[in-house]
Parts: sequence; C-alpha cells; structure tokens
Amino acid sequence: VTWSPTFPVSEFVILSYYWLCPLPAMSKFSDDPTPWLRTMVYSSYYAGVRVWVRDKELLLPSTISSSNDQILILTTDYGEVITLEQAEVNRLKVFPMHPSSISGVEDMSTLAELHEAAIMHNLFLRYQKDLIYTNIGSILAAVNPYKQIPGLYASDVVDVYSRHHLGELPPHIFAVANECYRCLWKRHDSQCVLISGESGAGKTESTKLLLKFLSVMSQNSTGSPLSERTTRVEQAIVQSSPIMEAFGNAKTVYNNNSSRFGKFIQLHFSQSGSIQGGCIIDYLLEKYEHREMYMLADSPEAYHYLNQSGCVKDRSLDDKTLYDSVMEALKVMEFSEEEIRDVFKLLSGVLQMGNIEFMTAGGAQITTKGVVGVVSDLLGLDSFQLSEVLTQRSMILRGEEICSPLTVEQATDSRDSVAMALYSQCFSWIIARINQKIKGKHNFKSIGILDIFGFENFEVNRFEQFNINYANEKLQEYFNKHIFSLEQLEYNREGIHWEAIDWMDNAECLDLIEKKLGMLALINEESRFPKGTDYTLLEKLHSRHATNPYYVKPRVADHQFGIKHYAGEVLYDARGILEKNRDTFRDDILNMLKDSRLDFIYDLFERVGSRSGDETMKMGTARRKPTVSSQFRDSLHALMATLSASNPFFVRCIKPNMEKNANRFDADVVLNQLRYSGMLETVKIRRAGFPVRRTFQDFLGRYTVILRERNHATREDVRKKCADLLSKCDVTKKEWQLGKTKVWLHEQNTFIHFETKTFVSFI
Ligand code: AD9
Ligand code: MG
Repeated sequence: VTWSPTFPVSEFVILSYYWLCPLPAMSKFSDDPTPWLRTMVYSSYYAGVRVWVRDKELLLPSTISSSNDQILILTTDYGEVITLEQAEVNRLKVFPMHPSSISGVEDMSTLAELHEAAIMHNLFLRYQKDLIYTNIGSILAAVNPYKQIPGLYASDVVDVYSRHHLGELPPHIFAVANECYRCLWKRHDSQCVLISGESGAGKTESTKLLLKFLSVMSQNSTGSPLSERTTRVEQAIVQSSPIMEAFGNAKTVYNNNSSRFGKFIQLHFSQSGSIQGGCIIDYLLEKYEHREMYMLADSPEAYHYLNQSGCVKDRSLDDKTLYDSVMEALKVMEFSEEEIRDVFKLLSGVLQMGNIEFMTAGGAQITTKGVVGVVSDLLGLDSFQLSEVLTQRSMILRGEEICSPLTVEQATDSRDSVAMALYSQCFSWIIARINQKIKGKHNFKSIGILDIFGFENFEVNRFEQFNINYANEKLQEYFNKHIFSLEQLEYNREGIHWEAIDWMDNAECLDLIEKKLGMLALINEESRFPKGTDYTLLEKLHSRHATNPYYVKPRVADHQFGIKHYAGEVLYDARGILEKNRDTFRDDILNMLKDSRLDFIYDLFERVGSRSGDETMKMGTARRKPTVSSQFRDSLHALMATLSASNPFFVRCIKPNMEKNANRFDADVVLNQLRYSGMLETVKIRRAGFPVRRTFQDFLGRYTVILRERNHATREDVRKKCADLLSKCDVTKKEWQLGKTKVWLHEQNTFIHFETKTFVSFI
C-alpha cells in the first residue's frame, strides 16, 4: 500500500488488521477480504461489494451496483436487479458476503456462512469451473455436468486418487471409492455407498464410476500375473451394467436412460484386496412402460408397446452401439447362444403381443389372428389356448371349469398382464443369471453400492411413487441417524453437554406408513379383502389417519390421499393401487404359460405361485402370494439391516437443470434438491447445537487481543484463557461451551460478534 494523504487511516487499520490477525478461515482464501471488513466496519456499501440479500426466505448472492444516500442498487447473481431505499437496509436484509463464500471452497463445512444459499452458491461457483464434486462434511455432492469433462475419469486419475487419502486431493467420486476401499482394513467393517438424487441426477453413472475404480483397485491388488478367476469376476461385474440397463432402463421425460428399478450391488473383497465375488439385489422393476430396443423386421413405430410414447429414437442414444455393447456384455457373462436366442424370442413375443387387437362381438374377439399365431410360435404356446385366455376367463369351481367372456377392456388388460409377467420374469432371470456368474467367496468384508430411485413427486403419483418415496423416507432415517450419531460422537469426545437437539426427524412419517395399523397395513388388508376397491381403501385411510399431522386428506379431489414427506408433500392417486399391490395373475394364464413348449418360458414360470388352488371357493382368504408392498417392505428392511451393519458414505447427485443441458445452473431446481436431499438437514443438525468449533490455540491466537494481554498463553492455560475470554464476551455462558480441545460456539453470529469485538479492541 502506498501511503498518501487521501488514503484514510481507517483503511490502513483494516489492512493491518487483516495482516496482523490471520483468521484461520480467511487465510485460506486468495480473495481480498478487505471489502468484507470494510463493510463490517463502515456498515455501508459501495459498488462491487459482494453481499447476501434476503428475499423472503431466500438469500440471494448479489453485488452492489451503486449506492448513494437514498438508494442501494444490487444485481443478484441470477440476473435480477433489486433497488432498496437506504432506510430499509439493515443487517437482516443485506449483509456482506464472507470471503470464503466469494471464492468457493472444496468442503462446505469450512464455509464461514452455513446456510442453504451459501451452499448453493458454492456449488454454482464450482460448477461454472467444471468442478462438479464438492464435499459437505462427510457427504459428496455431485452436480451432473451433462457433458464429458475431459480427463475427469482417466486412468491416471484413478491412479492418483488411489495413492492419496481422503481430503488430500480435490473432492471426487474416486476419492470416496478409495476411502471406502481403505476403510475395509482401517475399520475392519463392511462399507456402503448410498447414492441418491432425483431422476437424471447421475446416480447410475456414479455407480459405474465406483465399480470402475474398485475393479481397478482389485486388479492392482492381485499383482501379476492376474488370477483368471479374479479378472473374470471384475469384468463380469462391470459388464453387468449394460445388460441391466438394456432391460431395466427406459427413456422418461426426466432422463433418456432412466433406471426403472433400484439396485444394491455388493462386492465381496478378499483380505488381500481383490474382488472375489458379488451380488446384485434389484428392487421394484417398473413394468408399466418399458421401451425395449430390438432389431425386428418392422420399424419400431409399428409396435404398440413402443409407439405409445411417440418417441422411438433419441439423439443421445446410439442403438447400434448400445446393441453391440449389450451383446458383448452377454458374451462376457457367458450367456449361451441358446439363452440369448430365448431371451430375444421372448422380447419379440412381448412386442408382438402388444399388437393383438380386439373388437366387441358378444364378448371380446381377436381381430388380429395372424399376430396371435406369431406370438404363439415365438413363445411356444398353443395359439388356440392363447386366444382363449385373452378373451375369456376360466375358473375351476367345485371341480368344474366355468368360462366367462371378457370385455374388450378386460381382454386388453389380460394381454398386457401376460406381456408384463413375461418381461418381469425375464428381467428377474437375467439378474439371477448375472448373480450366478459373479458369485464368489464371501469370507471377508464387502462394499455395497446402492443406486436407488430418488424421491419422486409428479403431476400424478401412483403406487410406484408411494413405494419409491417410502424407500427414500427409510434411507433418510438412516442418513439422519448416521449424521446425528456422528455429531453425538463428537460431542462426547469433547465432553460437551449434549442436550436434546431439536431437529427434524422423520420417525413419525415412517410410523404413519409402516407401523402397526399404518397405511401399508391398510393397503395390504384391503388388498386381501375380496370386495376391497381403491375407494374403500381411500375411505379407510381417511378415516383412520385424517388426524395424523403427516397425513393429508385433500379437500377437493375424491381419489387422492397425501403424505407430508421429509422432502415435501406428495398427493397419491388411489386408483389402481389395490390391483398393482395384489399383482396377482390369473391361474388360467399362468397355467397356459407353464404349458409352453419352450423350456425357457416354462422355467420362468415354474416357481411362480398361484393365488390358490381352487380360488373361487376361497376367494379373498387364500391369496397366498405376498403383496407387492409387503415384499418391498421386507426387502427394504433387509437392506436397512445390511446398511446398519456397514460404514456409510453418501453421494448426493444433483441435477443442474430440467432440460438436460450442459453449462446451465438453474437456482430453483438445485435449491429444491438441496432441500430434500438431506444436505441441509446436516447443516440444521449442526446449527441446532454448536456449529462453530475452533481449537483453543486457534481461538486464542485470533481473539486474545480482546483480553488486552500481550503474553502468550502456555499450553496448560489455553483452556482457562479461552474461558476468560468467552466469559468476558458472554457472561450468561449461553453462547458457548468449552470442550477438551475446542471452543464450541452456539451461533454463526457469535463468530461475527467476536470478529467485530476484536476489531474494536484492535483499534
Ligand atoms: V434415474 O433415477 O435412473 O432416472 P440417474 O441414474 O440418477 O437417473 P443417470 O446416471 O442415468 O441418472 O444420468 C443421466 C445422464 O446424465 C447420463 O445418461 C449422462 O448423460 C449424464 N451424466 C450423469 N453423470 C454424469 C457424469 N459424471 N459425467 C457426464 C453424466 N455425464
Ligand atoms: Mg439410474
């Protein structure tokens, strides 16, 4: 600084304050912190100063455009210009942005300002520089770039991350994978990575990157020459992705390659660090709208099951390449030629089945006899029998067969249910086949990766969304418990008094869904009740839960019920729930499929249980098959048990915009996801207690000037000195506590308060 008569003394004080009192949080940043200090001191703003502006609940990152005695003009980073009268400007409305927020940080827990706007702004700053990964405490946030970032996942990057500890390199999905791998030995327990985020946020891509990293680690661990078995398992695990995606993914409005099923992949490691085997568990394949891509004689538009979406081609997907990669993967997985042929015949049969049409003539009559012939050939069925089951329903009543004709609508439903049954059994078979291939020893620890559908709230939400959101509610509970217990551990370690912290917990919402007499129980009860309809179900739900604060009974709609989830309120359409939950299959249809001449089809249905032997006699009481939701609940509970026995890592995928565009960050879209991803919950849990923690040395070094003592504290009395200092500022002792090694401050404001006090003392 060149001294000149025009250079005000206060400016000099500000600068020397900065240089003489290196604030730990501040010294890390290259940005000049003096504007922040200046604004703190003068309480006035001038052009160029970075500030937060409060707009109702939101804080907007902004820059002062101009300021005079009357008005203050600001431009938000999202392009909005705000004009304020100086009279209405106060510290609540406008306040200076801390330097850590101006430059952006790799780990958000080092942000001096810990609120949702600061978190979002930090993501935005990094996203603009193609830095898509950011840590927030123990969570990794990953913003979908919707473009390939050169070199981000190159093999030398894998190599570098494998040789560094967590925190030594910039945040990256590989850093999580590496830490996970190291923890197998460090902690001697199994690990899991929970990947969440809404549709299209990048969960499946992240899963594949984790698999890629871990399989390289595994290969390196064996040294050379590689054992035959190991390479095959790793390769098979990596190659399972294209197969599962080909059969279980579909294009949706949210994602061109959307997984329509959830999965938990477990990799079993040996003591020496190689993958010995694995296991894939799939959850709830959505059968209702799949878009298969198979090269058949006709163009895809010709198939009813494909042309419904009005979209058979997508610029982002190259059918030929995808087809080749699936064929390659099937080969690696050692599917036999015959098995591949069987699967393709089935797929073709399913596609053609959709083209069977009906007309009314007394009951439903098939108008496309030729198609029935083709389908029967493909599936090894008797064409007469197929026509029969599609147009009429036969039941055995007291030993006698009774046939009743179906309406066109019912016939169409039966056609679709045959197609769905074939498809979903085939999918299960493929997963089982993959599992058989990757199975191996399980005598040490494992790493599990969960790629499960994120929270969903559509215009119309159905049974699928109910289950998906229930799963997310469960995972949120696990997440909260984990974060909360980490906090508690830290409190205990420091000997800080732990008061019941008031934070949002979703136990009550979960109780509403799954406890005794809860919503799930009601849905299952009604599904078993022969006369139960979606409307009787709705009535029961309303009457039993209307008073529950987490239950929503809409005032107008007569077919909906709602739940206040942790991530927001969702209204569900009750129509179709019972049928989907029962997921029963007519015995006559099942028997026909079991009669298939093809062993493949027969095997698929061999073990599918029927509802009952003589169903009409015991209609309703004897549905032995567990309902879809009870199966799902059980698999979810089993998953939670596995997760609870593992050390978790969390990856939160974030979608920057709804248009699937690169280089576009839509603040509203991101904020919404931050709110329900639980990331803010972490912050809330922290803020509810003592969010600011500084070691005694740090704290004294910075604020000792307040005590107006020159002599430096010895190691023994630092704690005592801190106590003196803190008492001097706050005699009530409400704002702080002393731990074993750190000073714990209650509020972020306290920190600002200390800054100001220090400054005053300094002058
Ligand atoms: V869904 O719930 O299954 O509908 P996901 O799985 O969260 O969804 P997915 O991983 O399929 O989303 O990602 C969607 C698309 O985003 C991908 O097809 C890629 O085109 C794009 N994407 C995601 N992550 C990355 C990435 N790290 N780098 C580049 C990415 N592109
Ligand atoms: Mg996916």
